Amino acid sequence: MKSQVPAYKEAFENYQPNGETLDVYTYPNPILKKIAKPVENFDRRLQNLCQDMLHTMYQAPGIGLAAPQVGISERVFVMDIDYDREKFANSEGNMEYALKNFNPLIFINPIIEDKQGEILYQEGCLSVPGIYEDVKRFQSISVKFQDWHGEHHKINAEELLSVCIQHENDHLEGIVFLERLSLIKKNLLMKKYLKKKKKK
Ligand code: QAP
Ligand code: CO
Repeated sequence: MKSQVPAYKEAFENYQPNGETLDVYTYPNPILKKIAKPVENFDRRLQNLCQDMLHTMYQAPGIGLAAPQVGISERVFVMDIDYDREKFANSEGNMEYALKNFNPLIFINPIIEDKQGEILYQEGCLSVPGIYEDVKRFQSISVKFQDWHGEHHKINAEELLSVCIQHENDHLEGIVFLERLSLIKKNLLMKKYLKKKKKK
């Protein structure tokens, strides 16, 4: 499956890091618990939000980021599950990075259908830094969504792409991956996470 957003890829071809990274809200911030609202206006603001989210994701680096994680309670997430990020020192000696073989995906107002099979995959989340655990998800799904022009699409997804879409879609429903674990695991990891967070 190739990029759903060729226009965005062009915008990134001559990509220069510009430090306009969005703040990522971390668990247990209440914004992460809210159900996100559908996007209605496919305007410049939406495109800017998507670009900033991709920028923030690549910078992290991460493979997926949902709008509620940057404090915007709207049904949008961005993703790139397979890219190379080369770090280098610029002329002033600061670290910059260049993206290679990237394939940004943007999902607006997504609806997951045709859920099939089971897969166990180790997940992490930019909103729960430092915590990783196996989560059970559907192995294959299809997903209907809109691009930033408002055009409708439908794709099939398997394995990591499927897992990542389910993880990000959960954010739109106010669900963090820890909630998908057994109560015992969840409590254990939560303790570990909150202890770490306090130390910082
Ligand atoms: C969701 O998560 C995902 O703890 C995307 O210190 C992850 O990009 C779906 C990240 C895995 C499926 C499989 C996490 C970065 C990035 C951290 C991410 C961290 C730095 C997480
Ligand atoms: Co997440």
